[in-house]
Amino acid sequence: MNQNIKIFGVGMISLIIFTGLSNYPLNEIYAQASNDKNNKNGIKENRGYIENVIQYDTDKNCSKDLDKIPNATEYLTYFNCGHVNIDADNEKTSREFTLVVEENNTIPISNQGHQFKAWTYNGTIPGPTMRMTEGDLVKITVINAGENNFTHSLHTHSIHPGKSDGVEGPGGTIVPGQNFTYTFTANPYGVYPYHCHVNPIADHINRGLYGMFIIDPKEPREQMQEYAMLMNGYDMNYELEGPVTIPAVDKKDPTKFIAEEEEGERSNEIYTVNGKAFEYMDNPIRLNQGEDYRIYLVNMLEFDLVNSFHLHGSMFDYIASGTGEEPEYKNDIVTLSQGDRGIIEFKAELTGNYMFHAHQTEFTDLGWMGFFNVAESKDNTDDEDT
Ligand SMILES: [Cu+2]
Repeated sequence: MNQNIKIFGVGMISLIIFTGLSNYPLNEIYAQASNDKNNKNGIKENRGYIENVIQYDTDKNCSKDLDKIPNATEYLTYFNCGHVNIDADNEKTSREFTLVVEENNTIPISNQGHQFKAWTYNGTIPGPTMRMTEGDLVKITVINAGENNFTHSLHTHSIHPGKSDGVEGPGGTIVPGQNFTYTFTANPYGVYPYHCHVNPIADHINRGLYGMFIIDPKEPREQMQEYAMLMNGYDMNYELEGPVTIPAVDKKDPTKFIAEEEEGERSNEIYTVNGKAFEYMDNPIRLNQGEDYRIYLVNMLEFDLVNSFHLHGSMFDYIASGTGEEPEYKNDIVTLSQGDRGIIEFKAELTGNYMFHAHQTEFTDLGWMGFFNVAESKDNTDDEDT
């Protein structure tokens, strides 16, 4: 008999019901896997695989609250690993995620009072960081809320079938009031953006329909404190929205270019990491001296060609796209084009306050800047006290 284990969160996502399988609340499944060595339900003989999956999710800091709406500081460590279904006999894990698209969601984008007329996945910009392991069967159900006005979709980077590509045509676009489940096997491991891919794409992205997901390698990376950082911007000139098309053909002379009426350049007024300008200047991220840190970094900035991440006071290893184990280089700046991403790893060597920001002064001045506050580790403090 197949022993299937499901880990359920609460609220909205629990609406997904599976048939023919047993459902267990999260706490119960942890208890079953860790305590009951003679479990009648057949867990014992399959203990290794189930325990491994649960332990790995725990090590990844997977949230037990899949309905959480994290603020910009909570976003750093909020990892949504979905509802987990473990088939121990076949050593297969599947994960189910739900993203609800809302168009009427005005959200704060600075601590000074700026608000943005956002379109969101699950209520935040960026949307939740979804996390899975290489080889997992992933099902992401996107619900386009009935009160919305526009069609939306979910386009994930990485490998997936065309019917789950989230583009207009055959790829699963969703009209208001409908939903679609995008299905793929998580492969290869790495860090990836996801975003709506409905035209005009720049508008759907600018309004906030994007996020990141992490496919972890089967063999875990070295364990350390991990943060998600997604770089973005906001063009608050909503009146400039609309389709971008190639110029009309001049029938008299097709070699000519018919200029469109000048509508003004799209550009960002505010830049951030994790959605809120200067968030980590106002609330510095506390690090401990001597400890290692990993940042999953994604650039979803629209309208500007490149963005960058610069760290003061340290050098970091950089793994492009997160698709390898070994860093490509060591630097204190990484420059990323639209949609590009990677993994930063560094040790907090020295105590003090260290800026991190875009190495483009304009972006920094307009919100993309924060601080790490490296404190003496507790061990060192204890040593000095004694
Ligand atoms: Cu959209």
